[in-house]
Amino acid sequence: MISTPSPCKPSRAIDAWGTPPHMPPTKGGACKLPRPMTTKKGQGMSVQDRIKNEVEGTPVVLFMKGTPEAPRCGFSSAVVEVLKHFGVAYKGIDVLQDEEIRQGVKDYANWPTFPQLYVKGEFVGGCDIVREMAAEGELETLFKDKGIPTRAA
Ligand SMILES: N[C@@H](CCC(=O)N[C@@H](CS)C(=O)NCC(=O)O)C(=O)O
Repeated sequence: MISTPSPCKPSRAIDAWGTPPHMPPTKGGACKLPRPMTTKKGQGMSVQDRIKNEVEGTPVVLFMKGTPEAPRCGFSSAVVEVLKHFGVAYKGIDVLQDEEIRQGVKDYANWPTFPQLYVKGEFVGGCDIVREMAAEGELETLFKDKGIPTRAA
């Protein structure tokens, strides 16, 4: 089951900028190649446009601390576990790698903390909301309504 998150603390250091899309395990063990955040600094886009592109360009996006493979915060880790539980494919974006994105995402949803989950461009919530929605069956309904494939959980 989904366990209670531990306090926010680093697990281990990572050095990649941005994080690859996280795919649930496939039968053949195949996994898509890592790709960074699709819109990088210095391309003339505002940070708000970069964020908008991300959340509208990928069905499920998790702004988090650390990566899906190595979360650096208990709250982020808890949402990773929820998404894993549902077998949903998503892109994790490590806000610790980019201060501009870290602040910009807070402004984008007017939400002050991480993690932040987006489904089909819409902000769903942080750790507490996602866990509660998962427990109430609302998250599964949301995924279904939005056409996000899930593994029977
Ligand atoms: N109640 C929040 C807990 C998350 C939280 O408190 N996150 C903090 C510590 S990891 C945070 O993101 N602070 C802002 C920051 O570090 O920029 C939730 O449900 O997501």
